Amino acid sequence: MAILTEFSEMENYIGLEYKYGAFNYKPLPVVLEHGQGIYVYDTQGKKYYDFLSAYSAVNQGHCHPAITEALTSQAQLLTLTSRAFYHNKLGLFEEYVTQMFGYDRVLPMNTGVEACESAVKLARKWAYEVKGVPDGAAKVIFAEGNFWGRSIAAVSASTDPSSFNHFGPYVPGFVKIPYNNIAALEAELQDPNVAAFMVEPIQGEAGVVIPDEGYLTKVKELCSKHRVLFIADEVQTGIARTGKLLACDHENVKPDVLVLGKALGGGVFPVSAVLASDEVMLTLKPGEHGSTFGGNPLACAVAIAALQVVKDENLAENANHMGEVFRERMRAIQSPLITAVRGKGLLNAIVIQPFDGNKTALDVCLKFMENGLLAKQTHGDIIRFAPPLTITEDEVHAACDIIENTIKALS
Ligand code: IF1
Repeated sequence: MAILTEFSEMENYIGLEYKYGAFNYKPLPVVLEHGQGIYVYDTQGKKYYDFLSAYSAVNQGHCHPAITEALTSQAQLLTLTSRAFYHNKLGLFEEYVTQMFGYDRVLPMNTGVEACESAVKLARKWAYEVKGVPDGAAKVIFAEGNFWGRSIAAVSASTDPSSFNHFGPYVPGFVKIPYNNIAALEAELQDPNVAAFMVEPIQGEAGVVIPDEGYLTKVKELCSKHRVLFIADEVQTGIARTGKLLACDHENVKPDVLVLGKALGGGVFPVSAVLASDEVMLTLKPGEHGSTFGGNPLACAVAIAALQVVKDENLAENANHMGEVFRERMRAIQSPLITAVRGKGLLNAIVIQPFDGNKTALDVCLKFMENGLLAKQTHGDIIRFAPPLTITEDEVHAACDIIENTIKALS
């Protein structure tokens, strides 16, 4: 009876969502209750390696003590004032994050899509007021396969029908070019009305698509040559995920505008930010942009702690080394199911070809789940692996044993 009760308890949670929730996701059939470090536990106490990290928002590990301490102590003091008044945490956060990433100024927001959209707004304003583009004529270029959120503007930039279908009409002035294609970018940059090129240094949702070495360098050169802002969407690739503090750091390229999110909030609070120069950021005047929660005391306290953990625990270096160990293990798996292994740092993916008739990456993820590891497929045949960056080498090998044994059992 105990098993039945526990099972029905899990079903009850899922049943409530079935009865009262929007079906905008199709989660794996697991109900989580507790997380610590790289592990999460379901309502029956079963332990899993978390190899998604909430899509790279939990880089510091679940419920990191320094981050939960910052959250809980600030929560007893002051949580939200709006920006109608000053508070004693925003200036400290602004100083900390601008100095850590090397920019003049920061615009604090909450979610990744808000920060990306704010970056597009800033680029347009800069184009009109600094570059001299005629009002209303500014163009922003995006790469095919991009993903920067679910707002009308974000889906207007998308080339994925499951993101934009039936959400039109779309925002004008958005141009799409092939990713990792310098010639296509150069062609578009002949248009003097281009304000910016916003691009992910590695495309996450597209399936961990890594551009050619030197792509980002050429993007920066071309954008500088044509006085166009190079906006790097590092919402998913930033905060040490790819083995450097920023994915752009692999080429020592400094974007004109940097967008951060996800792990900036340490896995406990939505925090995002846009970093830029005085020339760009000071085009915003009081009352021209804002957010009820942007830059709130709780977000500032959490974000400082979240970034401090990245430094104190050398998460970028750890991600770099553990990523090499992980990819070596993946490449050593002898299985016809795996057709590709790719990644940088601890943002990795394998491509699974259909097997057993019509079984796909989802079926592999369901088996991973049974065997104690959580990962999620994207675009049908790609499984993304993104554990917290605090993972140790022994834990990488233990997780790889699960992945290898599961894949071999299905092969
Ligand atoms: C979903 C994807 C990942 C992002 C980049 C901005 C945002 C995201 C590079 C917006 C958000 C999330 C959104 C979430 C699932 C997840 C995702 F599969 F959808 F695309 F990570 F790959 N820039 N990505 O990856 O940030 O507003 O969500 O805070 O919408 O299903 P957000």
